[in-house]
Amino acid sequence: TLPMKPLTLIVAATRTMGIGNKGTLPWPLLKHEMAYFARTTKRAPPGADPAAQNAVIMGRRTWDSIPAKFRPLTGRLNVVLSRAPGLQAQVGDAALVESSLAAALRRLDELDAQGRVGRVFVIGGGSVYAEALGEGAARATRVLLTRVKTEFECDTRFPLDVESRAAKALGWERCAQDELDGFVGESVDSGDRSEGGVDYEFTLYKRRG
Ligand code: FOL
Repeated sequence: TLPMKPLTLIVAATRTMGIGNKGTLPWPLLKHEMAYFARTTKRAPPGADPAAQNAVIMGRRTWDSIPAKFRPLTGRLNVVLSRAPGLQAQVGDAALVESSLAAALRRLDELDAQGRVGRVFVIGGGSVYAEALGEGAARATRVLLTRVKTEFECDTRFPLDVESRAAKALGWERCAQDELDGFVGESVDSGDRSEGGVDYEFTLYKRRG
């Protein structure tokens, strides 16, 4: 029987869980925040096989939203979800293309059995987060949330308000700073920070049970 790796959803979202607008991020580039995303998704978990890379699973629209010069995201196994028959030819060997989240997880479990996969991150967008949090999604155990405290126009939202009663009833709770630091593998800046007039905070949520 194949190992079942837990999934971490990584996201930056406003207080109303806005994550995207018109095919891109709602806010002007937050350099330090983006660097945190890159470091955190690259960093191998403690005790990882030296041959292992973390995986980043994303929808096709998120793939399209990443500037071509940063694609594939380096140092990570990129997995793009699409049912379009031509997509694998288009992305070439830069990324694995799978037709569903379930298929992607089966593929990663096979690679993991060969010691080639570290952590598995879901990096969006809205519909992929929804699938990861949805029915039979016992594997989504963490949300690494950067809480953006300024409101921006958004047409895409993260499907779970982690501070809602509904989320708490499902077992989601905010972790203390030491648990955030331990998971990320560095001393994460605590409290509100600001870049270009945009305030945000690095947080971690975990699902009990
Ligand atoms: N999570 C967090 N915390 N912040 C985000 O901006 C974010 N963005 C996505 C998913 N989760 C996130 C999806 N969108 C790049 C661009 C857009 C994107 C994800 C990644 C990107 O270009 N990443 C490069 C960074 C290059 C740089 O240093 O500017 C990478 O190597 O990761």
